[in-house]
Amino acid sequence: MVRPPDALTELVTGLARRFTSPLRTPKLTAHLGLWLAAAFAVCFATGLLSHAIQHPPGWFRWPSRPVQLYRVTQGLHVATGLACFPLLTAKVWSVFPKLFTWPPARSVPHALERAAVALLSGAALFELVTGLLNIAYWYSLMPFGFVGAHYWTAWLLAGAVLLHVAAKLPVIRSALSTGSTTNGSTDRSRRGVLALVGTAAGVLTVATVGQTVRPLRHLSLLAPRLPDVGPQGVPVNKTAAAAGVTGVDAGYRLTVTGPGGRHALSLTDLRALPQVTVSLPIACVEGWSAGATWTGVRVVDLLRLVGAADLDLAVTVESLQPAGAYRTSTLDPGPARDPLTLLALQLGGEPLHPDHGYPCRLIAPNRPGVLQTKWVGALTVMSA
Ligand SMILES: Nc1nc2c(c(=O)[nH]1)N[C@H]1C(S)=C(S)[C@@H](COP(=O)(O)O)O[C@H]1N2
Ligand SMILES: [Mo]
Repeated sequence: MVRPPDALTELVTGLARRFTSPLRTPKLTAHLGLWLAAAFAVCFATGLLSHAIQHPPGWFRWPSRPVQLYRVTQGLHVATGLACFPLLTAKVWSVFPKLFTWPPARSVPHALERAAVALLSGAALFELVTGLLNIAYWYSLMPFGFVGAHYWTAWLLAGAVLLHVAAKLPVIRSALSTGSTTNGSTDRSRRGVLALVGTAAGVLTVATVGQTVRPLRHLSLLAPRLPDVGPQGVPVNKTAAAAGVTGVDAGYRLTVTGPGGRHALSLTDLRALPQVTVSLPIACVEGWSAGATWTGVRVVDLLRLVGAADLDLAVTVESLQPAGAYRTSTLDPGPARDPLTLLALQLGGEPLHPDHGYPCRLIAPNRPGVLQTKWVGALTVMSA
């Protein structure tokens, strides 16, 4: 075996000694690890769910009830993801001197184990940073597709976490099974560190959850969008100008196409159909959400015009927006016929603001904001 030069060994072990603190115990690391694993598991599961709703595999059906479910799962995704930040920092701190162990790898399994830790830390940091950049709309800092990168790195991270836990299982077990030490002050200080980290995670959550929970909006220092700031008291992600939707005039027609034929409806025609008022949230993938009152025509009533009200067929919703990832969305057969699924003409009792989708927009229960298509120009019943 090649021995590292003595001077280097001394430098590294000297560095490690500098960072020793009696607060660093295997038990503290194990507790932080448990919290981190819980937060990560919730974040990963809710993330996979959100991805499946937006890019559904053939077998996947997302129901339209409970109405608020996506709002909750996506709120949890963003909140647990942010909570991982202080937890991860504290966990790295708790094992910091080990980063300087020398030689860096004692054996092949040890080298693999350390590689998994490096992968894990890198992937976790990548997820945090890209998540935050997405919330802040700094796409220019992400020269790659956010969705694919964030999604696939999450799988990589999950794999590295599993490897890491498997490798550390004996250490975790023994750290957690040691009862209170004879030295009560170690227990007290461990609880102190955990309380500090818990507080940091709590503060982060409170500083962002106001983007969803209106009573906490004034504490929402870190959230770029507030639930009641925007035209008609509702935030906007993409304005009509940014989407290139301009010049909607009296010539506007909504095209509804189905097995029973094609209808072209003017705004006057739409207003003459039965109007329904519902209370439904916009719940954006970025974690903000806002409840609002919408009035318009039930999609199922429009499907009836083309003989598709009782058919088990999905519906494509197409925007007047000329291009862009969110110009169309698909309504599954069930949700398309939900009595709460509307083509809304009004928000809060007034005609839709152009930025909210004038002349009409989709609003459906338990649906991610990205799929609440604005400036709708056509509904097309898909063939079986
Ligand atoms: N045509 C179209 N509809 C769209 C979008 C879009 O970019 N184009 N953005 C979506 C996103 S990401 C969200 S969160 C909601 C926001 O609706 P709001 O701007 O009325 O609050 O609209 C959705 N509808
Ligand atoms: Mo969104």
